[in-house]
Amino acid sequence: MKILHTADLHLGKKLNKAMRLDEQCAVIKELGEIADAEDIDVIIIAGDIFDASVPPAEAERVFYRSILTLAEHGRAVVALAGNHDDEKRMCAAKPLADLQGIVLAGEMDYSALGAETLSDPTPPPSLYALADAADYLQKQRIKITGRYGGITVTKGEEKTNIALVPYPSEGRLSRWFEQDYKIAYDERVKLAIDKACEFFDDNYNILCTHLFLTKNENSDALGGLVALPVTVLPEKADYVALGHVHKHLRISKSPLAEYSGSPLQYAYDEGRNKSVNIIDTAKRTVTQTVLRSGKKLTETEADNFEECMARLDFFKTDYVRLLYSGEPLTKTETAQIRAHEAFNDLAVTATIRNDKSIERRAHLSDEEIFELYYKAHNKDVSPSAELKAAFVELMEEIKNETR
Ligand SMILES: [Mn+2]
Repeated sequence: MKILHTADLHLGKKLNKAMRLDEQCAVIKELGEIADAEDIDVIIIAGDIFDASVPPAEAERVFYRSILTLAEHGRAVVALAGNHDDEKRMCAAKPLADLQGIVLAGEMDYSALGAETLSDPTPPPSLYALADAADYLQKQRIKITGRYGGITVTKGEEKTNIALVPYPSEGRLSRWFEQDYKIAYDERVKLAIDKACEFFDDNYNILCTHLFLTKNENSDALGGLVALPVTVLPEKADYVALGHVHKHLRISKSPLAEYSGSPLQYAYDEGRNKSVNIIDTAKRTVTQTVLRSGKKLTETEADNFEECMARLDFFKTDYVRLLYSGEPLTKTETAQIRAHEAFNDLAVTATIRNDKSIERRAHLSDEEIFELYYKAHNKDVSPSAELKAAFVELMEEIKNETR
């Protein structure tokens, strides 16, 4: 069986003011083409489907169209909730999705971990209960059966088990563990993972989850997620399909655990080369296929207006972030830069000031400088005495702190 692993679509994500749904549609189309060319049976999206818990309607529409496209030719699609997704909203269309062989994994049924300690009187029904998927699936080349913690995909004689652990936030886990379980977060994550993987057998076993794993003990959080050790991973997994880190990364060799990375470049400081992972369960291989869709994000330096425009022209098919150090740009120049099709962001790193504004302000008090600033931005209206007092108080606080 062949499985395509991707993650972190972040549908609806903006780059400054630029909405990127067109690029997102293009890269999902490319995923479908790769799936056709490689004869893929299952597509796994390991979390952060959307960029926001309440995504714009357009992003939701792209998601529904996309998963239908990806599920063409009888492929199964598994979409897991990441830390950016609202696990309930993402699965609202689950009754329809199930009919198409699309598995929306938003909530884990933690009740099996300690049902008696539940604080929520109405635990969600198991969202993986696909036991009798509709006739539709029977006609397909694969069959999906569900149980607590995951699914089994069957194709002829071949079976692949996929355990599904949507992003296990501290909040989501603590709801189920309550006081009886005063154990560390990483221990609880491990328990939840082990429970989900209980059905692993002699067939090919995959764990799909959304976590920040690191080999570095002193690692900080990333994107709001605390770093977890790779020891939370189950030994019995043949492959762990991870989401959260946006670059392709092998985090563990045994079990083999990889981040596929995001299909588009979403930040100036993340890798420009994007790929998906393809798992061949019979050959037991994991390989990368390069993605070509989407624009590149380019940071470039300039120190005068002409150079800014030249840089924008040179990188005209990219998103460009100008790192500017030079004499202050005029309003007209700034407007011209901003109007360029490649322009995305302007960061003034250092400005050579040829005016005397700093010198002219040197003898003024903080209160006077604030008043000048306020009037300049509020049609020459003076700030109230209260506001001025609050500003002065705040400035004193800052000065005391930095002392
Ligand atoms: Mn994430």
